[in-house]
Amino acid sequence: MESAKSKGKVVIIGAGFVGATAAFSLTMSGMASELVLVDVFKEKAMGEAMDLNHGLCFMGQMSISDGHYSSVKDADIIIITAGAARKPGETRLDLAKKNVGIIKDMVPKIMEHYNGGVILVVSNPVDILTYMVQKLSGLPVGKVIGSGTVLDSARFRYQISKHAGVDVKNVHGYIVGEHGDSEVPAWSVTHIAGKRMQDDTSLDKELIFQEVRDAGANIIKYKGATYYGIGVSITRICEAILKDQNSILTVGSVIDGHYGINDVALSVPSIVNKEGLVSLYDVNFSEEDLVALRKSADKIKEVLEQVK
Ligand code: 6V0
Repeated sequence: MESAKSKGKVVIIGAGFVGATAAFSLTMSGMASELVLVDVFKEKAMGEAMDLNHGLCFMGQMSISDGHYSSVKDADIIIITAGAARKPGETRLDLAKKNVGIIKDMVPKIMEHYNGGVILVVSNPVDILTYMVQKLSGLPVGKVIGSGTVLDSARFRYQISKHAGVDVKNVHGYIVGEHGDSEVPAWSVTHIAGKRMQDDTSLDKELIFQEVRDAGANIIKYKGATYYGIGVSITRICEAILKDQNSILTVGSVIDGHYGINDVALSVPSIVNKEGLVSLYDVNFSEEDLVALRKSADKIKEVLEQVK
């Protein structure tokens, strides 16, 4: 397998709300030199590429085009944002089965042209699909990451900043585990200027977590889909990779033997650079957080067993 030749090539598979918004955010960031959009609905990818190209004179020169799976060759990052969204009356399990089907069809097509780069899974249920892509691709664990709880952690930091009345950049907090109902606010490793939030009795922790956990469902209720928050979260993950930053992010990956968790994909603080996820960053979770994290792993496994 030869290594990727060009720097800053990003391929987005799935040019819907999330894919197109990530493409816009990435274009604005100026980080990538080449962006390719792929979609089964080819005209959607074509239209998004055209629209983005028309703003280039105000954003900076780069190549933006629509493409095919063959575009995966030489990509530094391949982002999967393809898939169905949940329909009224459809269960999470139904959606999981549908999107696992899409992934099973897609991974061989990606691997036919893959010659390096990091695969970033965003489609839901993201933990299940991250696991499936890693297993089906046969790639090393660190080359297949999920957006996991990067967005949830961003929402967590925002809510804490609002309640505490401080700049969100001074809030360091992590949502870990599933990107979904069993996610865990890791209060034991959340702090503002070194002050542990676990010991802070002035914050309504239950309310803050409720606002975070229900955010996605509420946005979907109000406007039909969520895409700005995840769009910039994707860009942030790409930045850590393209700029080789060794950033600590709660991306998802297959965990086997860490924190007492085995053979499941979920999110914990992890170091991300141009190689992808290079290692988990061991943190001192409280016993309470660890128990909740392991429960979350069990929840994901229950679904995984039914769909894989
Ligand atoms: P959307 O707007 O329906 O876009 C999905 C796109 O995928 C469409 O353009 C489809 O044509 C395309 N598509 C479907 N099947 C294939 C295929 N086999 N190959 C290529 N393209 C295909 O959905 P939206 O963009 O809103 O959401 C995409 C996915 O992201 C969904 O699974 C969401 O649940 C998920 N999200 C994940 C988030 C996260 O934090 N991980 C956040 C928001 C949404």
